[in-house]
Amino acid sequence: AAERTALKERIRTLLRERDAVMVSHYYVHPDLQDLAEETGGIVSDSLEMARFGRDHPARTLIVSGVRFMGETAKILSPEKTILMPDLDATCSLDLGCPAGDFADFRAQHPDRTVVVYANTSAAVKAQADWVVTSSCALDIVRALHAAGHKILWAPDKHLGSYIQRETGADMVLWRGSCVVHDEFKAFELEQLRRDHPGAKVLVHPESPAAVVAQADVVGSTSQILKAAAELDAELFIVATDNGMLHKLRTLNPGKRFIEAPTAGNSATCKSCAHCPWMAMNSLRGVLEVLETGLNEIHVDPALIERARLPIDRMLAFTA
Ligand code: CIZ
Ligand code: SF4
Repeated sequence: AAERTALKERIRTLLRERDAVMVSHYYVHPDLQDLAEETGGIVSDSLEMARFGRDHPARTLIVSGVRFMGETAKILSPEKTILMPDLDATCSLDLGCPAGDFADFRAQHPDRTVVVYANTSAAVKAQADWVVTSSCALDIVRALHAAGHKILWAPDKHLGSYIQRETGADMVLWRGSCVVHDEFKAFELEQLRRDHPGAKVLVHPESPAAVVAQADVVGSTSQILKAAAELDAELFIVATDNGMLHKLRTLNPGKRFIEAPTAGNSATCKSCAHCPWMAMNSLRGVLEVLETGLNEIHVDPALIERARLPIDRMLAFTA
């Protein structure tokens, strides 16, 4: 604990000296979430991380999250230095959607409006008409559908099929998935709900359809936070990365939050619902990049120019 306090103190000083601000995702370690907030940065979802980074005057952004979040920060603020605690922190959705294969997929459906999830590389975003996050995907696809567009969706198949069911839009889906949310188990969730009849179930739509079907509220991280504050219940079962429990518990001290089950008998599993790449972010990593300036995110300027358009559309839509 003393070491953690010393690390945090050193980071605070360097943030000031380097004109840097921390932007952390809800899924990273609580220390990194708290420190970001205590030092004038934010903890949020990828949409608000992007917007905050773009609008903040600091010359350097420390992005605690996964690679695509650092790339998005660079695309929106090419003049800033973007540093990440660990450059190997990626995402199964990004990994599962290589830019070349995605170009082939697009070529097979030239008549479709291309909507890609934020969890993709800059090279995939550069091929999109729209970038969306889970907090705005439903509204954006609904608007496109109403305007007569047919959609090509990538990469998360569960989120894509959820949006398809909700909006009735004509969508072809890339078949990617998130290693965390794909693991939530419907049968075990039914049992857990029987054990806790008063509990409300909060589900992120990257989860399988049979899990989504049991939700009281389906939504992005920010929508889950809102629902937990508003719903009148003492106990909540949460199907999303367990990094979220920190914020849920801090903001709702009178309520209890338990993880949705991820496998056979693991209703009490404490680590299987946590993203291995988000877990690579650490206080030590933050300190190292502040000291050395290593782990800078670079994006090809031609890609920046092209990828910026669909991201700006999303930011304007959600402004
Ligand atoms: O699952 C993720 O990585 C999420 C929720 C990203 C985001 O949009 O904040
Ligand atoms: Fe990607 Fe899933 Fe990790 Fe989010 S939780 S970064 S979607 S692998």
